Amino acid sequence: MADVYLGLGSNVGDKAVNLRAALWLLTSPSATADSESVTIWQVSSLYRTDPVGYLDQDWFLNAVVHIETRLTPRELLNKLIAIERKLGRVRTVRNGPRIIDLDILLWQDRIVCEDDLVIPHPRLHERLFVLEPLAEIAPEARHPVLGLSVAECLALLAAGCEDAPGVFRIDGPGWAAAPTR
Ligand code: PH2
Ligand code: MG
Ligand code: MG
Repeated sequence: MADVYLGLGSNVGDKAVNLRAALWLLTSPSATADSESVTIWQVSSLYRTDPVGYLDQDWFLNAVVHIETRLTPRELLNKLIAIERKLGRVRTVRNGPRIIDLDILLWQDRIVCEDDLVIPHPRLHERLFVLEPLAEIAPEARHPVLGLSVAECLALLAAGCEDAPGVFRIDGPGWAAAPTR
């Protein structure tokens, strides 16, 4: 079983509801994988973050989860894409608004480099909205390409940018269990 970290983001509709629905679907049976294929071990706090990349869009809610899975990277990617579709995501502008975005950030010390699947996530070390929640639950996890821990990646990024886009912790890890309205 592999230790895997996923990034979650939403900036359309009821963002918190979208993130909770994605978490629920992660451990639900699907056409491509059975219900025991993913175990959620830890969920980060919930962060309100300024948009990065494409600026003319609403703020995001972001979080990171630590899962364990028997799936292969390709099988997990297919499961994440199926969940994004189920929640109504349609792909429009690159880096633009999205109901839900589920990204594979780290897969233990594994490196994958295929056209549509790159692990570690190629922009992981450039994004505070990923590194802050990831450092909260996995400061010692290592980036196998850079040879740095997540805490070191965060310190380097934070030192390098004065006008960093805002990343605000707005709720503890309990957000994931809160009932949907
Ligand atoms: N995702 C993007 C582009 N920009 N900005 C924030 N704050 N949070 C995101 O999850 C995000 C983004 C593309 O995946
Ligand atoms: Mg993304
Ligand atoms: Mg994505």
